Parts: sequence; C-alpha cells; structure tokens
Amino acid sequence: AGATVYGYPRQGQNRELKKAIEGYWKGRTDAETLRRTAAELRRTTWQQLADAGLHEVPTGDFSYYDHVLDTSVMVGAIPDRHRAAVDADPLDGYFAMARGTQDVAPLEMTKWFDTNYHYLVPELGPDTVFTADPGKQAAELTQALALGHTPRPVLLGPVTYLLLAKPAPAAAPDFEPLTLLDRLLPVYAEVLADLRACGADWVQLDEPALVQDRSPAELNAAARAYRDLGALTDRPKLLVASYFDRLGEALPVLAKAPVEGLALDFTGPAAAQVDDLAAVGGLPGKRLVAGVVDGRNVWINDLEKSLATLGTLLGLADRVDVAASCSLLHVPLDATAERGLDPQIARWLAFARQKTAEIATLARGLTRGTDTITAQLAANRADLASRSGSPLTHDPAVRSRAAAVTDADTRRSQAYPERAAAQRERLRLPLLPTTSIGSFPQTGELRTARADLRAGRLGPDAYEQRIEAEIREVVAFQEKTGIDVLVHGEPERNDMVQYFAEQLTGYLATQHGWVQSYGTRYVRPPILAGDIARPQPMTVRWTTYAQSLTERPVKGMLTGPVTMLAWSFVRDDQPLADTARQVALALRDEVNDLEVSGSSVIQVDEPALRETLPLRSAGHPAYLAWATEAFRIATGGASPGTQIHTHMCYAEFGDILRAIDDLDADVISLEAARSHMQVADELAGAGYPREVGPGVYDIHSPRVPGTQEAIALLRKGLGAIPAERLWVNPDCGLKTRGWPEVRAALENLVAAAHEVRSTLPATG
Ligand code: THG
Ligand code: ZN
Repeated sequence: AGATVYGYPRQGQNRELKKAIEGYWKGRTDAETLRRTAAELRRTTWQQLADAGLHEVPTGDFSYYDHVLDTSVMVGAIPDRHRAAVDADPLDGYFAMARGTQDVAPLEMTKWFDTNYHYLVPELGPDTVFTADPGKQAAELTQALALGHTPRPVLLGPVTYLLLAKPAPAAAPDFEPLTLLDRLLPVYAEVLADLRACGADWVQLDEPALVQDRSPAELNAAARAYRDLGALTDRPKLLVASYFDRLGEALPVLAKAPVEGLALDFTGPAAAQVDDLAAVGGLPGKRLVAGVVDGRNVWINDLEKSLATLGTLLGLADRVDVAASCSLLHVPLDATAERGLDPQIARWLAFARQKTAEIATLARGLTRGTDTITAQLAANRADLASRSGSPLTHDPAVRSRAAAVTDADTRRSQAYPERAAAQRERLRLPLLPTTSIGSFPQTGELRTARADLRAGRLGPDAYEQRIEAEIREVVAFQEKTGIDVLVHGEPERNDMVQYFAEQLTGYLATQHGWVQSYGTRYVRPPILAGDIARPQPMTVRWTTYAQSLTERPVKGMLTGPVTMLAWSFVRDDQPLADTARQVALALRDEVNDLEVSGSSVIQVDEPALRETLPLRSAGHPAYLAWATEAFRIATGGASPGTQIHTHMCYAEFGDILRAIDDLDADVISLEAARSHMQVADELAGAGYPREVGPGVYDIHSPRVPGTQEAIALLRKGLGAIPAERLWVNPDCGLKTRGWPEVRAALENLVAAAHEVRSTLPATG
C-alpha cells in the first residue's frame, strides 16, 4: 500500500506566502521574488511529505489565492470584465479576479462546501468559450519531477467545477453551467494530455460536489464526463476523488466509470462507505485511495481502527493506498509548534504534519505488517486512552447538568406577546429604535495595546484603562448621536469566537494554528477539546462599565453556541449536539449574570447558523433541531422583560426561515442594505411575528449612506413590517470600518429614523 495526501497547507511555517503576496500587492515585493518564495514553499512541503514516507506527492494544489480560481484560469473562464487585465499581465489579472480593482468587481466568494475555506465562484454563461491553459499545473508537476518526487497533479474535476459556478452577469439567472459540460471536457482532455506529456503517471480529479444531493441529470452528467475522459487514449491514469461525505447514489456511477482509481472518504459518518463499497461489488481492477485519517479536524487517528477498515478495504479493490479524507488545507501545519499547550493534551492533536506521519504509519502497517509499527500503535493507544480518560473530556458536573436539561429550559417563561409588553414597559423605546450590531472600529492602537499586553509591555491595569477609555468614547458618541440602544463597542475582543474560547474551560487556543480562510486571510480556530465550563463571567465587567456611563440601555453581547462550534475545531468523541448544549449552558449562565448586573437587552449572535447546514438535505432537520435548541437553552432562562436580540450576517436565509422563527429571539438584525430590504419582505411573507432590524448601512463597503437613502430603505421596510416591530441598524458589526465613516453613517441613520418616526401616528 502507498501513502499520499490530496493537498497541504500553502502558507508555510511562518505564513511566508501571506507576507510575500501582500508584499507584492503593496509593491514591496516583485513578481520574481513572489514566484521564488512560492517555489521554495512547494519544495519544502514536498520534501517534508516524502521524508515522512509518502510515496506520491500532490502538485497543483498550491495556490496564490484559491484553487477554484486557478481552475477558472486553467480552462480559460476569464470574465469579460477581467480579460484586459489578464491579457496585460496574467499575475495581476489573476489578483484582479480575486480582489477586484478600482474599476472592476472581483469574482464572488463563497464557502467551500461545509468548511471555513472560501473559494471564488466561476462565472459562466452560454457564451463562455473554454480554452486550455495547463501552464500552472504543468510547471508544478515539472518542478516536483525535477526534485525527484513521484507527483500526482490534483485538479478540480469538470463536474464539480461546473456545479460550483454561477451564471455570469450577462447570462439568464436560471442558466445552468452544467450545460457547458460538453464544451469543457475537450479542454480537460487537452490538459490531461499535456500533463502526461510532462511526465504525470496519475492525475487526480476532485469531485466533492458528488457527495451532495444530486439529480438524476447531474449524475448522468458525471457518468458521461468520466466515460468520455476515460475513453481518451492520450491521458494519465485517472484517480477520481470525493470527500466531505459518502458518495451515495454517485458511488455506483463512479465505480462503473472507465477510470483507474477512486479516492473515498471513510471518516466520521462516511465510515459507512465501506458497506456502500461492498454493496456495489467493490472496485475490481481499480486503485482505491482510502481517506481514513480525518483531513479537516485536529485529533489523532485511532490507528487500530483505521487498520481494521483498511484490512476490509483490501478485499474490495485491486490496490489500496492510505490518505487523509480530504486536502490537509483545512488544518493547521504543525502541532509541535504549540509549545503553550499542556504536553499531555498536545499529544491528542494531529495537524497536517502529524497526519502525514499517521498516513505513512498506516501504509507501512498495511504493507509490512503491524509488527513493524508496534511502537507507534502503543503510543497511539496510550494517547487515545489519555484523551478518553481525561478529566478535561469528562467533567461530571458539566455532564450531569447537560443531561438534566428539560424542555422547559429551552423556552422563555412567557410567550412573545407577553414578553413584548413587558419589554415595552421596561425599555420605553421610541418607534423605529436605533441600535448597532455590537463592534465599533478596532483601531490600530487597540490591537497594539492587546499585543503589548500579551508581550508584557503593557500591564493589566494600564490595558484595562485603555479599554475603559475606548468604551467611554464609544458610549459618549452613541449618546450624542441619539442612538437608543447602545453597545460598549467590544474593544476588548480580538475575535468574536476566540474571546469566549479563551475564557471557557475545555477550549484550547493555539499560537500558530493558522488555517486559510480566503486568499491571504487566515483564522486560528480554537479547539473544543473537553467539557465546557465557565469558571467566571466573561463579559459582565465591560458591559456593566458601559452601563454605568449612561441611562440608556447597553446591549450585552455574546456569541451563540452554533457559531462557537462552527468557527472552532470540534470534538469528534461526542455528537455536535452535546458539545453545543455544553456551550449553550455556559452562555445561559452568562445571560443570567448579565441580567443580574442590570442588562435589559442581550444579543446572542449566530452568524454561522446557515453556513453550518449539513451538505445533504437529509441532515438538515436534525441539525436545525439541535442548533435552535442550543440557542434556546442559551437564552431561555432570560426573564420576560429582558429583550433577547440575535444577528445574522447574510440576506439569503430562505432555507432557514423556520429555524430563525424557532430561535424565539425578541429582535433579529440581518444584512439587508445590499438586497434592498428584500429580507423584510421575505420575513413578513413568512409571517415572522417578532421584531426585525434589516440593515440600512452596508458595512462591507466604505460608502456612507445618505439620510435620504436610509429614509427610502426604512419606508420600504415599513411596507413589510409594522412600525412597532421595525428596528434601525447597520448590516453588521463596525469593527472593520474607520471612525469617520462610522460617525457619518450612524448620524445619517439616526436622522433617517427621526424623520420617518415624525411621519408615523403616535402610539402608546
Ligand atoms: N471569526 C472567526 N471565524 C470566522 C470569521 C470570524 N470565519 C468566517 C469568517 N469570519 C472569515 N472571515 C475572515 C475575515 C478576516 C480574516 C480572517 C477571516 C483576517 N485574518 C487576519 C489575517 O489573516 O491577516 C488575521 C487575524 C488575526 O490576527 O487573528 O483578517 O470573524 N473566528
Ligand atoms: Zn454580521
């Protein structure tokens, strides 16, 4: 058995790639230096993979920005508006597609399946002409061959490429990119021929879109694609890869296709794919690449369990290789860099480098017998036992509390109409109350102060004074501007997930655990490692300070349980629902402490509620059930007079309207500025009974909306939602914006609310 991976983190040990690319954008680095840095990063990665014992290394998975964008370039799918820039300079044109320029908009960005990686959406129309541009793939293949490796170019497959695309601006909105398949396949044929000519023995074609719900027509397209590509005579051997779930109905299609190999996911729920494979009669005569090491989470593998799976698979294919379930792009580089972790706990973790070693160990055990890996198996057994027997993963107090949650705990003590009356009485807000989403500009000085605190250059007292000064400024500004429900501005928070993770027992933080989010932007997701407890209040200190400065209500600001899970690495030793419930109980205590300290309005943000939807619709009901339950556990203990807000950062929520209603929040704010209050119409159309704040200031743009524009949006909103239930707020938090724009925009927003209010009949 061989050992391989489909892709590796691109950034380098110290995010050298980020620095080189951002340096190039700023004109500090020239193109040649960028190319050299990139080539050196690839060289180091392949060397590491080969040294670890992989027999085949991936090429073409490297990217300056995104591998889906690279695929658009490879097939010549350059939008008309970017053509001139690409012709003038391919590298600058590439970055123009990724980031836009003064004059042209970039490609849209969206999430890569259910990961936290974002890709650039291909824009295709009936007039799209594909042309082969294998240059990048060929160059990386050639580089790896010259270094003495056995490379396997990894390409995004044609079916998934088309399924990920959207209609070009000039195309009809219902145009289906998949109808372009017959035009795209000859271009793939050309690329394959070129890679063979350059020396590729195998080429991998990634088709993760086939693990999603697919229509018979789409499955037919996949069958046709691989029948045609398989029938080519001048081509390398083809390995069709799927990941993120089991293939389901697409498995028989690919098993029958005239390709030489399949790569399948056997981790988590996809472990059942062993049975699926047996049911279709295995892959006689084919190579099976078995993804038995979880490529998107950070836990060490259960080597003995994987060996058992691999043993079964040996009987189902001609040859079995060991791999991670998907590209290692989704995990950090190296767990040994985390010197700050308890060494015992650090042994539970496997990042890309450790996973590579696990894959090599498994391949060795499979080929040469388990007696050649006895030391690794013994260490693995001990580490797994240390994890499952640790007090961190099994806190009896947390567990018994989670087990004792009753239906009553998931409901507010009174129904919405009674709560609304109690809140009106208590808060005495005007019609069309104004508020903001939570954060205010995170200035350079604030980030410096946090860095200075960490480095010990600034004492804790001086840091706290700095934060208090910022809060005073934010509160004074909001009072002067006439905002009705204030926020403290969150100057103390580095990130809406990390800030809470750092304060909860059971959560681990990493120092170097960067994972690419999009382009040159990275996140450092915290790790949900153990049972979650809240040793002390997390936000009360700053919220009460802000409240002490004003008579107006100051909103308490919390991150909801679903988002806490979505933007972290999660436990794989218990259902997500259990982890969510533990986090929810910790937040419930925080809500209670905020109430006790005087908060009358508390916001629990869930920007990740929709993006965490499972890939297959069959999984949606169960997910939405635990997700909404967790939110209701977090907020259900609030007294009727406490107004619970929530916030979501997107306008397309049609498929979770019912779930949004199920949250039973008193007020929800949503992105709407860019979709022209469509949000209000949709919610009203669905009979949403509670209060809504469709954003009237698009914070994703530096543009400041004028008062008249905000008035027009509010009037539109009033067409759908009665004045008693309409709020006035920006789209999202203000942390990425500068103070001058924020000042002007919020002043205009308040002026618009006053103007529209004055035209409304007065009510009680
Ligand atoms: N917080 C967390 N996860 C997230 C988001 C978040 N995941 C989804 C979405 N938001 C991702 N968006 C971004 C936006 C900006 C950056 C990363 C992801 C970013 N990163 C800095 C960089 O790479 O330079 C590093 C930031 C840091 O120093 O921590 O700008 O809001 N948890
Ligand atoms: Zn938002």
